Amino acid sequence: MFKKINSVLMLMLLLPMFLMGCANGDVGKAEKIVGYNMDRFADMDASGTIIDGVRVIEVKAYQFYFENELIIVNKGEKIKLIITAEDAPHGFEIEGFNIPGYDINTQIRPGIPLVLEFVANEKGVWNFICTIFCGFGHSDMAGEFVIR
Ligand SMILES: [Cu+2]
Repeated sequence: MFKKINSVLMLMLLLPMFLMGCANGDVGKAEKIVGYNMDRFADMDASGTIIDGVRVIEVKAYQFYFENELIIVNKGEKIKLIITAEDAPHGFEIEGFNIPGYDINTQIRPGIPLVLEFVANEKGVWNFICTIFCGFGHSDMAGEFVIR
């Protein structure tokens, strides 16, 4: 529900810009979208806990959802995601956000956490998804990863 409304809002925001053409340039458009998203998350608490200067966040994958579905971090922070599969094997990808050295097709098996460490170096909002087919609700597994 939340995501559907979000998509509609995004479309309403993008369509007039698209129809007006590229007079303002793509850079201006991108900045407006980032600004819109940052406003949504400005007052929320960041996710996880800072341990030795690293923001440590636990993400649990279930059939067929993630807990947490919303991860918020601050630009420039060192991030450590600890992802566990709680029932069946799952996968993890932050779409469009490159984590050096990480293969998005890695299978996360129950009992063997996947640890991803990287720097939150680019402001934005990305979707994260499950990359390993885990059953009929697999495609419902999604969340938002926010760097503000
Ligand atoms: Cu899955």
